[in-house]
This record gives sequence, C-alpha cells and structure tokens, in this order.
Amino acid sequence: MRGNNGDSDNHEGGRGQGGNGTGTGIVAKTRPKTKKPSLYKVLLLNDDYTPMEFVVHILEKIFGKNREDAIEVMLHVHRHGVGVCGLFTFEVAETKVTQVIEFARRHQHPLQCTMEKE
Ligand code: TYC
Repeated sequence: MRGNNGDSDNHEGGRGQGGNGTGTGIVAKTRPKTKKPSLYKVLLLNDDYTPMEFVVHILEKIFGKNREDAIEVMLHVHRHGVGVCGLFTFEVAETKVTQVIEFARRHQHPLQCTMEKE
C-alpha cells in the first residue's frame, strides 16, 4: 500500500538502529492515515400533537441551537413534514435520536426522530 499507513517511511537503509552510521538520516514525510468519517443527518418528523415549544426545547437542549435557529427548524418541520437537526458521526447521531425519542416518550409526546446517511 502506498503512503497511507501512517508510518513515516524511513530511508536509512537497514544498519542497526536504522541509521547509516553517520548520525544523520533522511526522514520522508508521508500522508497521514486519516479518513473522514461518514456523516449522518438527524431528521425530526412532524406530527399533529407535539407542542411547538417542546420541539424548540429539544432543538435547544439536544442539538445546541439558539432560540432563533430552533424556531426556524421547528417551523420547517411543521410546514414540510421533516427537517434536518444536524449532521453527525454515526454514534453521535444514534445517541441524539435515542435522546429525542426517549425525552418525547417521557413527556407522552409522539415526536419521532430518525437518521440517514448524508
Ligand atoms: N405540528 C406540531 C403542532 O402543530 C408542531 C411540531 C413541529 C411537531 C415539529 C413535531 O417535529 C415537529 N403542534
């Protein structure tokens, strides 16, 4: 494999500790092995029963939105049926979906939330 194993290739040529006996060496930088994680959209679904203020509260507390943005997202979902709360790595998205559904359930609201690969 070429240049993506995270090791710095060293070109010191196999003597002892990998030096060339002169106390000097050559270190070639290679590209570090970093892969961008897949991202997942967390989606909020509209329903006829969950209070608007409850949805705004969730967007503030679970998704860290300011009040203005929270209202904007809530109204988008209310008008279009579905809307994006944010983009996250898989485990973060999964956790937020669970938090939303569980918080809504505890308050006896039917609010639903899901995720999909970006
Ligand atoms: N449609 C709800 C109402 O009129 C408000 C609402 C908005 C519910 C967004 C869910 O994801 C939602 N009370």
